[in-house]
Amino acid sequence: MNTSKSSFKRLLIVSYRLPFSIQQTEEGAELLQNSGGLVSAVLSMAEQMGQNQGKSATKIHWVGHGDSSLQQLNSSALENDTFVAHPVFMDAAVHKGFYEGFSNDLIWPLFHYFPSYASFKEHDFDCYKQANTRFLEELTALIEPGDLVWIHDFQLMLLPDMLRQAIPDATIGYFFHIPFPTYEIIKLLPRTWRQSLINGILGADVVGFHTTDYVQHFMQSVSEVLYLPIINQRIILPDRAVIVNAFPISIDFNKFNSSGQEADVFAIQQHYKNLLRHNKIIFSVDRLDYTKGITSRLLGYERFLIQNPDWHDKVTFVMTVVPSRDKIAQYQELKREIEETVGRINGLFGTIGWRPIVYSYRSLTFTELMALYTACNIALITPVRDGMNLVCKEFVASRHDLKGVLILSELAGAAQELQDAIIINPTDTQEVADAIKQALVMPLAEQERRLQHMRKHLQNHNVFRWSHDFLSAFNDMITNQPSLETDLPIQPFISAFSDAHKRLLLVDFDGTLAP
Ligand code: GDG
Repeated sequence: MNTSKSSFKRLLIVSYRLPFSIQQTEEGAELLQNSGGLVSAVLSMAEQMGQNQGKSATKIHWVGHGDSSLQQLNSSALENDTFVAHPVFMDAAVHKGFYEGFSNDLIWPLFHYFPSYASFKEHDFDCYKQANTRFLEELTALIEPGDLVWIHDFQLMLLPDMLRQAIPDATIGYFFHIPFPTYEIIKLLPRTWRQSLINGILGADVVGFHTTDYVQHFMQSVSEVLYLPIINQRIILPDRAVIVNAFPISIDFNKFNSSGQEADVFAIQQHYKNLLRHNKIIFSVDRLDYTKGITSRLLGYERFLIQNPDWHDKVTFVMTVVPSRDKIAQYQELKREIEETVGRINGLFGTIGWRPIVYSYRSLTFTELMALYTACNIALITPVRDGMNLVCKEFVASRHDLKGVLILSELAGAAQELQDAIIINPTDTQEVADAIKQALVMPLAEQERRLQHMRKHLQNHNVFRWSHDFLSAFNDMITNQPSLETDLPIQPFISAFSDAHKRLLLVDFDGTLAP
């Protein structure tokens, strides 16, 4: 980490959401950290970089959307020992088209392979451009030579290139937190939109995705949309190259490992186990979202109950859904569908003494979350599409006792790393039902073996490694600015070709030469 940080004067993080809320105190107001996928990851990184906390020169600057309540605050309330928050304010109508419209009604469903949910509105794209411009204005007022700017996620795809145009020698990273889909999906976007979005991302020096699949999809779109040459992991632009690579995001392993053993977590965990009469516990927690596969998970559990009456009254599915985007019609419809399905299953199988599903629609405190991670026998994580999924990694890290089974969808980015989970296809309800049965009867020795492998992986691939690898890629880029003449393999290739005594030209059409 030191090597990464030493090259840059300051770190400027830009994301749609500011990871803070403002708490009113007797002295005034103070910055408080929020929770969430991106936030958990970047804050862990910030903690790792916090060795120089307190010196204003090394504070981390975070640019993100600010609601109007922040407008009244003076700047001291937007700063603590580690961070300076820079809220970006924008017109409410622009925000609606940018965030609810283009980001959540188009990019989110499209990039998670739900094209029928995608809404293509020119007005929303205009708002998206205006909103990205507002972020640019905030950034250009703040940025100084020597800063490293790290831009996050699908709400800000245009920003890297906007910043590049405004400040050509800026050092810019970009990380994409959701899946980058195949070109067949990208092709659904109007031509000018897809050109702007891909070109926007290429304003960065280093572009990161969670998995190599997403990297390949992005590379394919770059060559199909912008016809740019790609050599190894680099996209070659006329005046520079862009490094594109997979950086699988992760968690603070030690934090989850040790929290799982704390006394307050243990107390709640025991309380839950007593309440559930020591039944086997299946647990899931997700934001309300159609990508998380909540309904098919319920159908898999229902099938398990139909096929395994001997397990009735001996297992309880604790399913927490965290409120999210529930002003959007699709999300309201999903909530209704989930609640109907839960009601139906509980009605079909429940008895006076046994509720097959304990459902709640609220967010958990961190202690409650840890208590459920450590109380459950099975974590049932079945998204139909998920960029990474941190919940499954947190569950594994919290199981210091080496007990418990992870059932994980093959459509989560995390499945590429956590191969010792029971990997299922979430739409295959029979496979989900079988996996539940397999997990419930899995011998302890096998649970231990699988957890040990996955825990070892996460210990070595924690969030600190994620940020370190990303920043190292940056440092390599900065310290070894590629000379297209000498550094890329193209030049040795040209020389070898010129010097060759005999040359063989192979011209391939549609797989003629394979194998
Ligand atoms: C996006 C991508 C990618 C959840 N419920 C509660 C709670 N959480 C915390 C979890 C975890 C985080 O929120 C959720 O992270 P995920 O990764 O599962 O999902 P998204 O929010 O969709 O995040 C995703 C991620 O970005 C990072 O790149 O992995 O694919 O969609 O940390 O612990 N925390 C508490 N109470 C809850 O009820 N305290």
